Amino acid sequence: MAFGEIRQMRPMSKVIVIPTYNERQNLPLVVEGIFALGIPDLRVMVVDDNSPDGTGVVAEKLAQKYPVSVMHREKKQGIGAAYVCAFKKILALPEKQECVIQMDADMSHDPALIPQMLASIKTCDLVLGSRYIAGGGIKNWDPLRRLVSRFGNVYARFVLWLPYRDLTGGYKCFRPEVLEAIDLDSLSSRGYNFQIETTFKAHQKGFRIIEIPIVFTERKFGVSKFNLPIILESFIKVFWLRLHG
Ligand SMILES: Nc1nc2c(ncn2[C@@H]2O[C@H](COP(=O)(O)OP(=O)(O)OP(=O)(O)O)[C@@H](O)[C@H]2O)c(=O)[nH]1
Ligand SMILES: [Mg+2]
Repeated sequence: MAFGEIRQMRPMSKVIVIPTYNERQNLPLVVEGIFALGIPDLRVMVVDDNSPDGTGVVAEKLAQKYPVSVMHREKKQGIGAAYVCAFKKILALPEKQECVIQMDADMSHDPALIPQMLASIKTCDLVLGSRYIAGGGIKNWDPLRRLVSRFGNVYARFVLWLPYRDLTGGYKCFRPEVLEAIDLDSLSSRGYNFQIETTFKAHQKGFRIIEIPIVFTERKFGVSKFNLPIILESFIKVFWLRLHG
């Protein structure tokens, strides 16, 4: 058997990208939760923006115990920029990946749903973890945060004319072909609007996108990076995407 054939027969690996900024307490919980599932050929890539609380050091310690790699970036540049950096690195790997999952570090995204994500991606190109379909939900968010999220989703859905219920969630699974096709350099969102923009571009390219229900739980440790500039970026960028996308 030729070397090329052996390589082809090896199971392809799955990568989970986790962006972090001040998640020292949360990161070990999420990484341990992921590897406790015992999924073969699964790796984690942490993208840390030089967190002042030392999350980068915690990530390196985890890398000694688990198949974790760490990208250290100089300064905080937004969740979208962190994902773009990691996705480019993954696409440049010599071996093709089976799929790329993105999830938050703060335990809002339950690692127990990863097997379902992996099963679902076999039938489509992009899986969206959705809080706003039957079976999905949110635990422990205050009414204002719920309202902002609801409004943001309805606004993006109507302005961009998309059929998905949850466009702002950050628990997603891509086939690498989607990441190649959406032209990562062309993405204009650096903050949370990144979630809307990637799904919009994938939809425009005609990829099959499905939603699976997730229950999002508010973080117990650390602080949210969600703020007014992020909301405003999204409000303006969604309109911009309609005009230029
Ligand atoms: N590398 C990097 N990660 C970030 C940045 N901003 C946020 N993150 C990470 O992105 C994930 C989501 O951010 P959160 O602050 O939890 O925001 P959220 O989940 O939308 O909002 P909450 O529910 O209020 O926590 C977390 O893992 C953060 O640590 C950033 O600028 N750089
Ligand atoms: Mg969060």
